[in-house]
Amino acid sequence: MPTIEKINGSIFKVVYGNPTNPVDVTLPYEDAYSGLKCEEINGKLQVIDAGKTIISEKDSKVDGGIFSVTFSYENAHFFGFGEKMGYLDKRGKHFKMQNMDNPLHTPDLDPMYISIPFFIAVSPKKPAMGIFANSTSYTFFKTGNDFDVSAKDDGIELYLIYGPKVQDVVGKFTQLVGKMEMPPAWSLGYQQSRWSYSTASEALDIAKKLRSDDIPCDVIYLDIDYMDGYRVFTWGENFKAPKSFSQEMKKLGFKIVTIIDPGVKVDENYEIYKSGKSLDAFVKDRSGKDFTGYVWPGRCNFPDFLRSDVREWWAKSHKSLFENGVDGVWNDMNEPAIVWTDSKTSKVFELMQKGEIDFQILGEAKAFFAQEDFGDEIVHKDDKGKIWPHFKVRNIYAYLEAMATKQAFEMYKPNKRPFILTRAGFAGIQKYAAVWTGDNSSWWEHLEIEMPISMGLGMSGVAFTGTDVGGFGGNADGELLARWTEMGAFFPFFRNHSAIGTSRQEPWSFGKQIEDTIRKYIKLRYALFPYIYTAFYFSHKDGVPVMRPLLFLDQDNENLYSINDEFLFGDSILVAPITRPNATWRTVYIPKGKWIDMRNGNLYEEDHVYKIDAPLDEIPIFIKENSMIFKTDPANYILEKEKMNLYVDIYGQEAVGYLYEDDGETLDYKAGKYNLYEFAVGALSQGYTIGIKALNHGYVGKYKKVQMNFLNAPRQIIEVTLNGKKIESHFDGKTLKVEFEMEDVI
Ligand code: MIG
Repeated sequence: MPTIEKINGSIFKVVYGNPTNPVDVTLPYEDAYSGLKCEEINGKLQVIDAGKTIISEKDSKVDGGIFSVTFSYENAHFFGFGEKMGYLDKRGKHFKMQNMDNPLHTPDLDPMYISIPFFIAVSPKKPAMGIFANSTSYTFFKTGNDFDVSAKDDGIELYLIYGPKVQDVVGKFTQLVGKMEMPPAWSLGYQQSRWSYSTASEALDIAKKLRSDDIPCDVIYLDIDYMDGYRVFTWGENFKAPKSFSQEMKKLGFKIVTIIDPGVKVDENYEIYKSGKSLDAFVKDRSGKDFTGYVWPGRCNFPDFLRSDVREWWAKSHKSLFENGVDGVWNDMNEPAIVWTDSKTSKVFELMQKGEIDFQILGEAKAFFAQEDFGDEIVHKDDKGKIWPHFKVRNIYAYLEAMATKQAFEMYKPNKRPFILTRAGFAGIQKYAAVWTGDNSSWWEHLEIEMPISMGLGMSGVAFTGTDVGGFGGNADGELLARWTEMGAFFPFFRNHSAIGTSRQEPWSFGKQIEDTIRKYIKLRYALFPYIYTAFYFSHKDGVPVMRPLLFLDQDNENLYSINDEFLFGDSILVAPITRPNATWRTVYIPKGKWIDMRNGNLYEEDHVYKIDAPLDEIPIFIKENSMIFKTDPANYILEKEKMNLYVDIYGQEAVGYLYEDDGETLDYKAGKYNLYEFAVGALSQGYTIGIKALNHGYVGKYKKVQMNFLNAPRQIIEVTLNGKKIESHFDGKTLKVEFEMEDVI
């Protein structure tokens, strides 16, 4: 029988048995809703809203160390579960949460890198309910008419989160486990990566080529080959003068993000190993010895991030990166991925000699040993000295590493926003890091499936997500890269990355036509910066993802639950990527409202399917009628210029829009140093009225000249007023333009 605790009006905590976690990821919470009840009736849990039962418990049991509870929610569809293969609606699935590096993303691959034991049950005309299994252990889910929630533990702690809307559930869940902070503005730009740009001159050449080809870009990534023999926090022979390298990059307007893996090479002559060893910082095997596993550097030990002194040591170890001008940190292999252990070494060498595995390509070794998790073999220690088996820590290992990495930013870059990119994580990872979806392949099928994967992450609280544009494994061709870039420009995180040994995938790799298309979409991303940054602000504030499924528009419309190949980007943009080779058109379902093709102004009606053209250099993008899109001038990189111009495109005759801005790099926004403007336009018989007001004005502001474009102005407009005063306008027969200085308005 569970204990029931009311956390607030819409969240109940229900505890079965005696679960234990080494770390609690939840935060204090306040909420005013009062309709929800959670009661025990005849020994079974019932969740009741306004007198109606929405969830009822059917059974709970313990079997083989696994504690399970079965519930029912009539006609439920299931969304969330963090990072999972497959389509948005996860009804009829079995999932396991156990952070795992498996580089071959087949349709049924499970588990993946990230564990977020959270989902939302949705059904038309019913309140959506979120269920968070607050267990850092391995958890298991089965979804169908009934659903099972299980944990490898002596009990299970559940948070039941009332909507009623899907976006309310996401908002409340992020209030419970934490929201994304404002990322540095540059991290919204296009980013270029490759495994690896392995010399300083190669990385610089890539940066220069991006500039000379007029492709905006903010970041160059350094993958594992920048290090000395894969020793983390070192610079190798090919990056002998990292400081002057980073200074040159800075002059070109680039940021540098370096990869860091958790495995520390066992090497008595290596500073990080020595300092770790003297702190006794590494996880142990059952016999109490440092656990050793093979990763890139060979034999490695693994920091026990469960301990705060170890996190502090790890944070301090970033000195060699930050003092040499590194801007962001990329946490890879943090499931942790361990390819094999000492005990397997002889077997590995035997197989290698027979030529059965090529360990040049670590992926083959990984695939061979996949599903090894060392859950019982490794032990961790918490700050109180309590010992925890790895299976209770594994799913938060990367989360704790990200905490330590954030601490490194606080140490070395005080008052600067951290940028951390992580592969693995747990519920709440968005407090510390952005997430990319790991080792996809250059397949059309993967281009397509990245949409529901990223939307699923968004519905699980992780707003800042993206994919390796062009695909990581396998060989992209020009068409795939062009189509993927067109789509990727509308993912929150936008980075092109590819694996060693695959064909090159930089924008110019497939000739002029492809490069022109890629440039066009990257430039569109930069033009949309004011709009995108504002969407990030609202996500930071309310937890609503930047990239959203169409069902957010109307959860009573069950048809929307299965739309996996269209998505919303912020409040007003609908993106319909091309997901097949040789396709120059596609069908698009138009949801609630009227939507306008951004390319040509064509208007489309709700609840219809249209055949929409999409030649290779275009994808269909629609703007919601009666909305505003904020844009700015072209730039080589985000916030390149001290002062910027703002362009406000108005689709329809009246609209309200919001614009957020701050300095883009410090934490000052937390103290109110930001601007949030509300723009409202309305049509009168004689003309338009524009009202602009500051909901918050705490920052000098970068926007100088404002140009408002009334697209499709219906007639010669006689008069336009701005905050009650008449201003001049110019009508070209279709678009009406007005211009003014921001400082004259605010
Ligand atoms: O075993 O650092 O997902 O992005 O390029 C592969 C090399 C290790 C996996 C990451 C990928 C990265 C690669 N890493």
